[in-house]
Amino acid sequence: MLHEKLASIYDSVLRRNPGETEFHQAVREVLESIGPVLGKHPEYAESKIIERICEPERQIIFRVPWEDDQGEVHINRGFRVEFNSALGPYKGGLRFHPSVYLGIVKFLGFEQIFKNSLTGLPIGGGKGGSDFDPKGRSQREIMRFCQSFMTELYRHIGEYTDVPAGDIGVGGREVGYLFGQYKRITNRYESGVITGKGLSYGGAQVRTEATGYGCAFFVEEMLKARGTSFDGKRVVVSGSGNVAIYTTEKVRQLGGTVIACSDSSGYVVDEKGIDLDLLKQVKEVERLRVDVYAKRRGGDAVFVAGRSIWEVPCDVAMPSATQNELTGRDAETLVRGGCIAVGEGANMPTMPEGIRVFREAGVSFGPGKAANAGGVATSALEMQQNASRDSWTFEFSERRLQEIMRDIHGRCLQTADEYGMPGDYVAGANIDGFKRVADAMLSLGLI
Ligand code: NDP
Ligand code: 2IT
Repeated sequence: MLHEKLASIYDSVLRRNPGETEFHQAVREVLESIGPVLGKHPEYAESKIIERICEPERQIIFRVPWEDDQGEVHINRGFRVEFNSALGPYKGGLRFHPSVYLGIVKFLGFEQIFKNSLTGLPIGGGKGGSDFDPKGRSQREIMRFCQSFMTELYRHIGEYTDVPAGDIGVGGREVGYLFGQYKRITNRYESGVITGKGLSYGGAQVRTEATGYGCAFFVEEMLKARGTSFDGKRVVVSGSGNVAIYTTEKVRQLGGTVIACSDSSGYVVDEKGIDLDLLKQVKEVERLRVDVYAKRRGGDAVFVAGRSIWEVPCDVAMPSATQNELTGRDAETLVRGGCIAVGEGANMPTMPEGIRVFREAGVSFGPGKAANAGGVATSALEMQQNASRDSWTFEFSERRLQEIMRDIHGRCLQTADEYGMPGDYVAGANIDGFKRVADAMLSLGLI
């Protein structure tokens, strides 16, 4: 339920942003949490902090022309939404996927504001991307697309302005091409302009692993708070991209067994535990579909085409593919199957009805803006290393990541307690993330 003042702000968000359903959903979830904060802090409403937070500081939409290997010309649309810079330069990834439109970029940019705030590091919120579909494209086509994309984007970004990184469809390879083109156009070796770089040219240890590792650390803390651990737990991780792979790796190191993963073609169940070397070979190196994993693995691994991975019974679910991939009905199935904890590796993967089902069933539910914040936090550590022309060891960087995730977990719980909603990580994350941004905005005046 929305507080009266918040309901009218939400109505105006609907009116001003027609058709952007994912953005509406992300805004509504935050507004549903922050009612109690307004009671305690009338100064936020007086200076219209919430209305201002819901309006991006700047939205950039541009043409991206490129030529495929046959010489045919393609035109895609590029986006960068610079949402909020109260805490630091705009920070957030780039997504290349055919479903990308302004509403997706705005939902992701909005989430990023609160996520970045929760990390406690000096980063504002932004997001970008394109409706370009990298599937089936050759390496040279990907390079040409990235170069064309950056030929426009470069004028809007910079280490003190806006710092992109990867997201769906944008990994180390794409970041390399993007950084290369930025360097060429500007004639500046400005390492801090983008994160997720390769280790040979200014990248940071653990950035590749950070989102998945961080999410596993967050769930470990949630399990600890319930008096249990990953030991002996059956875990289902959706997706099989960057986040899913490194979630699987860390869950295994922490004693759990990941028994299923997926992509948009279907899911694989492998009761003996996903073979990570094989998964990395199939998905990261050869960029093939998950059914190839099942074929090569043989034995008990089974591929199920076109169905929801959430029908696989498990103790812990870690949705790590995309938004709205886990419905209310999926949540009911998971609860019936004995699921006690959910950690969102993806951004907004659980639909609002699903969150309600988990809350009512007493499932520990770690929302994406808290549970997957390890990726962007480690990006901020990459910026820190770039600024000081330093590079840290893997061990040190992983320790920092774990401290950050523990701190986020602790603050979510503490804030939820403070506002009378013990154990509600959604409320804790939204309120804590919101307050830091709101206080900074108050201090900065009406800008
Ligand atoms: P990748 O591109 O590496 O992997 C994405 C995975 O999700 C693939 O297995 C893909 O399957 C699947 N997927 C994507 N879109 C859909 C869809 N519409 N339907 C079904 N499956 C889909 O991306 P990441 O692992 O980096 O990102 C995964 C999620 O994590 C996203 O929500 C992203 O926003 C979030 N995230 C990422 C961070 C990062 O640092 N990379 C940080 C924080 C959050 P297929 O190949 O078949 O499309
Ligand atoms: O959703 C996210 O937090 C990311 N895709 C990572 C952003 C970043 O700047 O590292």
